[in-house]
Amino acid sequence: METRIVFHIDFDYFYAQCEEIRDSGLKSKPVCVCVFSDRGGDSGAIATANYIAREFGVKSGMPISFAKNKLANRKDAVYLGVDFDYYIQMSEQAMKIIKDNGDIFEYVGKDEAYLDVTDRIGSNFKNASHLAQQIKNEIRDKIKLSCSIGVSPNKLISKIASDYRKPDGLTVVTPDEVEDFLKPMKIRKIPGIGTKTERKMNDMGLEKIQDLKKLDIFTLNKEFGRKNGTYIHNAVRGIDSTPVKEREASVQYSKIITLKKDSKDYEFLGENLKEICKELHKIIIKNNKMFKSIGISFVQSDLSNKSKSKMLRNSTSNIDELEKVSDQLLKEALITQTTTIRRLGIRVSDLSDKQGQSDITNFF
Ligand code: DGT
Ligand code: CA
Ligand code: CA
Repeated sequence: METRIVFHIDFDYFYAQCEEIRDSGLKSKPVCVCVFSDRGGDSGAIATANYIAREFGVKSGMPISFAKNKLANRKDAVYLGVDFDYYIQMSEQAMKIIKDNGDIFEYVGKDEAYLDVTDRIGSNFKNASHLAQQIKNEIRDKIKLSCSIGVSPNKLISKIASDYRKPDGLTVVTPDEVEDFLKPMKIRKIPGIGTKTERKMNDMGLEKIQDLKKLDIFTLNKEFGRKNGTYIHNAVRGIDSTPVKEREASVQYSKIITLKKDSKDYEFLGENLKEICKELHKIIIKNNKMFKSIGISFVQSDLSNKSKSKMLRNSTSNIDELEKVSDQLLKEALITQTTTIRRLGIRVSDLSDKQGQSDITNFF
């Protein structure tokens, strides 16, 4: 089989960088993009932060109050609420450039994609490296966004490589270099290995990828299950034959209804919400999809809109999860609700194909 050349492209500190692009005055300051919760004040979590803020220890997922503590000495620190519509617009423009430069384009999420360029480049890594640089330049020239690209013979190595020198990185790993590239890395660099698996491996005295190579396939299968064992056995050797599959930015499914009466009563709204879940779930199942993000929306009696969403840990197509999370979002939204609600809706997004469950990042 011909050696493939696969790119993994990941936008740097994405939400925060989008904010810097909109307001260049932010570039010299620590910038935290926050998902404020309705409880007001500083309650909520950090979605992402620019590299200045990261130097102070700010991380994605951290409570906003922690981040404020870490940045206590930086009076110039900026805390902005998320603006998804704007990030999606930026993402669409950058993704278009990427897609036009490759043969097979696979959208993974708002800030990352795979690109198979084998047809147009052949197996020449030097040319591939030029093409990757060209893509970086074009994205920067046209929309001012910086990204990091990993170039290698497969998706697994490219995913690791794009993360290797961030931000604004370009890391090329030729087939000859794959094993040396992986050897010294921490086990958690393998996509799909979570903290739990890593801890178990550490307990077994395994720290680096090269340590994992000492375990034979039988031991791996016994300790981690057959599917995972085989995946790990191949991954530590840099083997991954998963094809880059054509996939566009995920559409979203939504369903909105006009309520029989305007209300802000939890019982009444909850019942309606359950019905909407059922309807929406039918559409999801019919299209054989899983979702990773759930949002509810209100059109209030004064016709203004309000929405609230949550990103799940893993993609799912489970109706119980859909009901549970939308109910939770409803409860949270109602805490501060003063106006009555006229229309009620749910949407699911960050969709993936159901058989796509075998994707490397969804293994563990
Ligand atoms: P990097 O490391 O330069 O690629 O930084 P990011 O911020 O691009 O990190 P990445 O690729 O893990 O995530 C892409 C976007 O997804 C990020 O800009 C914000 C969002 N995100 C990541 N982690 C979280 C999280 O824990 N909570 C929320 N709400 N959003 C997150
Ligand atoms: Ca990123
Ligand atoms: Ca990413």
